[in-house]
Amino acid sequence: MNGPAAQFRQAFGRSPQGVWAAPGRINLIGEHTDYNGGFALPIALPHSLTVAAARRDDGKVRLHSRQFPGPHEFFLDGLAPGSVPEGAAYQAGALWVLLEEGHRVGGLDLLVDSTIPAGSGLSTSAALCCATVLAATGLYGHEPAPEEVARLAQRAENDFVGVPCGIMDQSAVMLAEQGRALFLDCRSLTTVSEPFDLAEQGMSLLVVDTRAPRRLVEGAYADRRSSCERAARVLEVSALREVTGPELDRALQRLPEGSVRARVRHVVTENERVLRAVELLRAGRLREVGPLLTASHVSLREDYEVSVAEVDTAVEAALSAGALGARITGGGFGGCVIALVDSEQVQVCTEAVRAAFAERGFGAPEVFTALPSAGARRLS
Ligand code: GAF
Repeated sequence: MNGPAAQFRQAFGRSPQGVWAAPGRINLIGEHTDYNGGFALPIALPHSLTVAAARRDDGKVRLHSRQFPGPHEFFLDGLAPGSVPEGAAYQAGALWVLLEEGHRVGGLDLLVDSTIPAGSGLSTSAALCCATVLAATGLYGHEPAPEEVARLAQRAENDFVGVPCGIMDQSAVMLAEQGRALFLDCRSLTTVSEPFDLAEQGMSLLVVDTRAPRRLVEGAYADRRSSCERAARVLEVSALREVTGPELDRALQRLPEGSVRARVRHVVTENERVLRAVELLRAGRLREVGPLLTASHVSLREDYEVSVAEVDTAVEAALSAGALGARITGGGFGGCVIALVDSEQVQVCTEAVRAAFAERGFGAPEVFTALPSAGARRLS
């Protein structure tokens, strides 16, 4: 199979001036906490997306990809939200935000190739925005810090594409390190690279891509986010992060009965679980993270209501086959499940998940193990 440079030559008839890679991510724990100013603990996947690029001097952008619809062409001049077809929105958004914030970037030919399973909630969109920012700034001679690239990429999604996501995915894409998990404080935006050496402890991280059609994703995500923001206003805090575990019961009593209480309970308890998971990683007690993953899943299923039947089936099957813990990962409404397993249980858990899907009449899931991998970087 041709690499990104060869594909670029095929598409554009000349060589690229640089190639950048940005990984997908999975989140170990800390779900729907980022836009509440809370904590998350993602890792980068070995699967990544590459952008091969070269400058153009006519202000035009041309996009080619084997995986994404296109090709597309647009001019930077007059670029505005809604001005490009959906298939070009993430890259156009990344360039738009750079121009908006006064970065001098010009025309580009861009070729995208990806091994990140698309539509599975593994942050292809964050990887695409980050890699496009890196390519454009790299070729036009000013390279922002990784944290700044993450912020620009998030703004591209928020303000150009119209997805109200938090900063977790872009931070993982830019800042994750090989063999480590990224402890992210989404209020201060400080990060700590935490030990996550699965092999040393004889464990593996199983990823089950349920391939469940992701239903209602955007509206339901925005709905969860605005419930949290409303609750924060009632509780007179700037973000739910400020409500801690010991204050939870009193806080819940101040909220109307029903789903808002449940959403708040999830966010507050999930932040506590992240902090506990980080303590355990630091103490080399990885096995004990398992029950926290399962507790996170129960909270996301019952209180945050972002799970679906395929996801619950994968979690239950993995646990019944001996996984130390399992949960939905990412925004939800489909997507992937992770399970922490003793390495000798990988096969048994994989087979159990496949059998449970077959029994329920679901399409076959994709199951693989993931090692924590490096964040985005220039390849050539
Ligand atoms: C999606 C969003 F893009 C993230 O910002 C985060 O909120 C996540 O869902 C849930 O934790 O991936």
